Amino acid sequence: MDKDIKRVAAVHDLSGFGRASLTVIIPVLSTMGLQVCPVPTALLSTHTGGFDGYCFIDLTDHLENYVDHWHRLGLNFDCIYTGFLGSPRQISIISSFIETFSANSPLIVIDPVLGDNGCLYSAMNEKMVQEMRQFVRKADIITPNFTEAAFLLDEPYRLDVDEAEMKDWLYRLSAMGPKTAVISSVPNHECPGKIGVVAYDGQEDSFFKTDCDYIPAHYPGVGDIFASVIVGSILQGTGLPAAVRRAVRFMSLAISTSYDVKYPKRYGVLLESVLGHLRMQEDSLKDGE
Ligand code: PXL
Repeated sequence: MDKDIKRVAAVHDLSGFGRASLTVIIPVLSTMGLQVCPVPTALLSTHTGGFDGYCFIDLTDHLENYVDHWHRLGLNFDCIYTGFLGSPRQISIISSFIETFSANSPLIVIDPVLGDNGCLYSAMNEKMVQEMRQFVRKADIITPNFTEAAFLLDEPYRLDVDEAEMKDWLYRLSAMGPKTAVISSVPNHECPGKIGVVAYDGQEDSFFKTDCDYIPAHYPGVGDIFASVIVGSILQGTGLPAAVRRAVRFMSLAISTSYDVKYPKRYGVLLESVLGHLRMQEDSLKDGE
């Protein structure tokens, strides 16, 4: 029955080539049994991580009409999940969208897409960082990578952070509004062969960390896959630690499978080859893993 299938409004760009944003978010969430209703913030010919001369069509002027139609239809959502936002005005429009659709208290997940590896993405700037600091107040869960967390907190990007500092970052992110903060791609200077994820659940006042092998390759769109698995798992009723572990496991599998194949990293991970494992993970979780 339709009402048994949870519905996610996914506010992200549509990048035609390169396996990022909606082109990975939709298959991941659909595989996890969720209905995805995209709110495309921009159309790009490719993502911005490694392609020159991409075509960028800003959809800001259409967003209000788009979501207004949904409002008139009386639709509601179990989750509003936002990612790449192309301009400060988009942030303001999507903030109103969240207010308009707040009656049934949807889970609000904000992935504050700003940058990676210590740098902002080419389409981002300091004004967007400032706007994002305000916008994350509206979230229940935020999923910045290490670079984005540093920008949100106005911390220098350093690779020699320790666990106490990461706890402090999480508490400070949570104090900005979201109950739950998950930081991915945390460097491990004591063990450079590993890369970490740390999380704080403000409702339980609990800290959680996990890690996986570090593979020295950067694939755009992996953060979108990671956040989507967390969104899907939480909507399925999984607790935060298990949701994060599952996202880490799936992301590691996607990266290691892709790393074994010779092709340009900017084409993104070979999601099509590993999607089936997401269902298998689900079956093994149901079996009580
Ligand atoms: O994966 C994050 C992302 C989303 N959208 C666009 C991007 C990127 C990362 O490069 O370029 C357009």
